[in-house]
Amino acid sequence: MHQSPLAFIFDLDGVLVDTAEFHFRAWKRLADEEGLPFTREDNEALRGVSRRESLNRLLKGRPIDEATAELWMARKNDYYRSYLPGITPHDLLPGVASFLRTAHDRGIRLGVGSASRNAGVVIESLGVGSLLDALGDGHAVHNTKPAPDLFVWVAGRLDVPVSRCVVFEDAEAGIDAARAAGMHSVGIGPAPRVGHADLRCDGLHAITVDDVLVLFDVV
Ligand code: B16
Ligand code: MG
Repeated sequence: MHQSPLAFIFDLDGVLVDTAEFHFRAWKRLADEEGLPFTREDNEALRGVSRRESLNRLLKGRPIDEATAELWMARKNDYYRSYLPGITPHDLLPGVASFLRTAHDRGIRLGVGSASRNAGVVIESLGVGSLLDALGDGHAVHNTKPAPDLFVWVAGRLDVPVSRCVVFEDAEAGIDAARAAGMHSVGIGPAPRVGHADLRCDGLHAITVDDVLVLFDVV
């Protein structure tokens, strides 16, 4: 019987590249300028969540009007984007290049599902755009992770049923989103954060494409 194709859908920040440090520096600069306390530990809570939700968490309940919120987000984004020209293919996290190449050569459809509105720029700088069949970024859908919408959107672009998709995610909200979408999930990072994924590892260097295909019982 003919089987549907398979898809791997990758989160960007924390899975393919570590842009979290740049997000941290950009938020920290804004926070320092505005006299808001903000530490590296605080930054962990921003992992994988949208720009707006990141600001809410940074504010810790401090009220600001909507116009100020927009200005602050734009300023943070300007600071963040000033770091992006420095990104090159050398910034791919360990194991990423060979994992993507192997999956691509096996005929698996590859997509990215990132909350970032800057995902396209980062992917081009990393030099992996030609391996990807679909890019879902922070512009693609309204409801952000943990809602399933972004991953479902990418699966639609890849023309693969959700039950034949595996999501690779480093954020708790991202694993929640994959599960809500009815997809398989690989959690990258510590168990308290991503232990609810079907498979957990420390990075794409630590697993093989075949390890993941076991989830589909197709090896
Ligand atoms: P931007 P991911 C996420 O990327 C980041 O992890 C998160 O820290 C950031 O706030 C979010 O993108 C939005 O990014 O401000 O560039 O639109 O992990 O979903 O690839
Ligand atoms: Mg992430």
